[in-house]
Amino acid sequence: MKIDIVTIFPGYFGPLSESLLGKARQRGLVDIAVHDLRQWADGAHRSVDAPPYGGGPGMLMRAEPWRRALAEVVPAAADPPDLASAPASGSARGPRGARLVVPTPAGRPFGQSLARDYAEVPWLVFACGRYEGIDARVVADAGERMPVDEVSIGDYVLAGGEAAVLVIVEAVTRLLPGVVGNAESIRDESFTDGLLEPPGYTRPELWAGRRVPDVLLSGDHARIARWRRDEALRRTARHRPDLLATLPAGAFDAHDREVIAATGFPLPREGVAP
Ligand code: 6GU
Repeated sequence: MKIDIVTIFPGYFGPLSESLLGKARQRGLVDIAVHDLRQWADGAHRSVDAPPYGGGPGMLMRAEPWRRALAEVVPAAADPPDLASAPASGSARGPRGARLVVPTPAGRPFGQSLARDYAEVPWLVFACGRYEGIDARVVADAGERMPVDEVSIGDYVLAGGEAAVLVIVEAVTRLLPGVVGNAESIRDESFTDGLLEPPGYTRPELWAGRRVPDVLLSGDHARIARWRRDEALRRTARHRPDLLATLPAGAFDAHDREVIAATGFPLPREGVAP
């Protein structure tokens, strides 16, 4: 996968050289380039912002530096399309499968399912807005050449898109084949089956007066799986009842329903409540 990031703070992306992702880059599994937007700005000060038409607080990012940046980072019909890495769906594709992602609190929610979609895209380009955002014509203009997504990573406001891009790139690249050593750790994790993960324990068996739950030492794999599911159900009911509500009624067996009812949270949909 190829990733380009355009920002006025290239230094923000140092963490992309650390840990799992740093190793994946060294191994050539992902190719990341960070570009300074100011190289496409004019004037001695290379200013990229201006006040909003119609008034209001703060500044917006001007369109022209962004147009130049995106034209250079994603040249029109750069090379013949790389059909081998094209997404299965026949949706409108940019040059060589490029897709532009614009992080903004006004975007659609980024979650694990969008992370899985992005992991299939051969080329992701991120445009980091600062100030009050980017002139809206940039997204409209870029949308004529490639798919564009405005995405939000949660219901809070960041000072700019950079931290959001770090989050999205980490969530996406760890799903690429070979980036995470143990493929099972991805298959079983939170959100994959709609439930949060159960708690985990490691050595020693007794620590600070606290024991590891007996069932985990039993060697009885069926009991362990049942216990883990119970814990996952309890956690999800307590922390994220909204997630339980999105699961189809058929996702819960009679035992599941008892476990959820015991947490005091009403079972979503059919409701176990009187
Ligand atoms: Cl993607 N960008 C900014 N600036 N703020 C956010 C966000 C993104 N997601 C939540 N808050």
